[in-house]
Amino acid sequence: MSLTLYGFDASPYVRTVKMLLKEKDASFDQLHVNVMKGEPHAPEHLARHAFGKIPVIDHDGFKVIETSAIMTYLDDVLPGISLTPDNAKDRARSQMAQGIDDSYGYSAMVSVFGYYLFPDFIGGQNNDSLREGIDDSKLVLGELMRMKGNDAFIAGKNLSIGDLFLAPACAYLTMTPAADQVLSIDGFSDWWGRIKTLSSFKTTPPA
Ligand SMILES: N[C@@H](CCC(=O)N[C@@H](CS)C(=O)NCC(=O)O)C(=O)O
Repeated sequence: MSLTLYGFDASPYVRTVKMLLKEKDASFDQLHVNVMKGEPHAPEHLARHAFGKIPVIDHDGFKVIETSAIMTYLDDVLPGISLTPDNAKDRARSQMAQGIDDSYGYSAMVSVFGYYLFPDFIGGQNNDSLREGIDDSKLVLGELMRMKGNDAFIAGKNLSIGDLFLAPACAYLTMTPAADQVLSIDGFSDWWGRIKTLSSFKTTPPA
């Protein structure tokens, strides 16, 4: 079996995939494609992903793009613990978390952590988009923590793909002066306390 991950470690999406690979204890190679250097738009990467994004995986010659598809595929084909809940309601919770994070969460959170950590990447420090990003991030996190309720993880008692989508962007938020403001959401510190002790989290720091 050969498995190659294309992407660099500063990407939250790449970290999501790497956390799954660590949870599965899978062996893989990583080919670094650096967003800061524009490498996703080089012809050799556009041949892998026509829209110029990372991550991409190649599993025995089969390429998968888009993090949602990559996560579902790898969870299906790799041995080890399942990151897909075994009942319909919890599967829906995991998929809702994934969809909310992908559609609304990432863009909101990148406006906040990008402002402090990668201002050039987001086109400079714009205070209006920072304020909007803080409000939108709180809305997203509030909804996800409401969905988690009293469970240990977003989709129930076990870690799922939904948690792995959310964790990397939250890790960046914790490194910013806005952390207290954005992350003081009911349930967040309980969830975060579990995520940050996972070996899959500790062994995939953004480089
Ligand atoms: N829809 C894509 C989004 C991935 C994405 O936005 N990746 C960013 C890095 S975190 C990227 O490749 N950006 C390169 C660019 O836009 O130039 C997915 O789900 O995989």
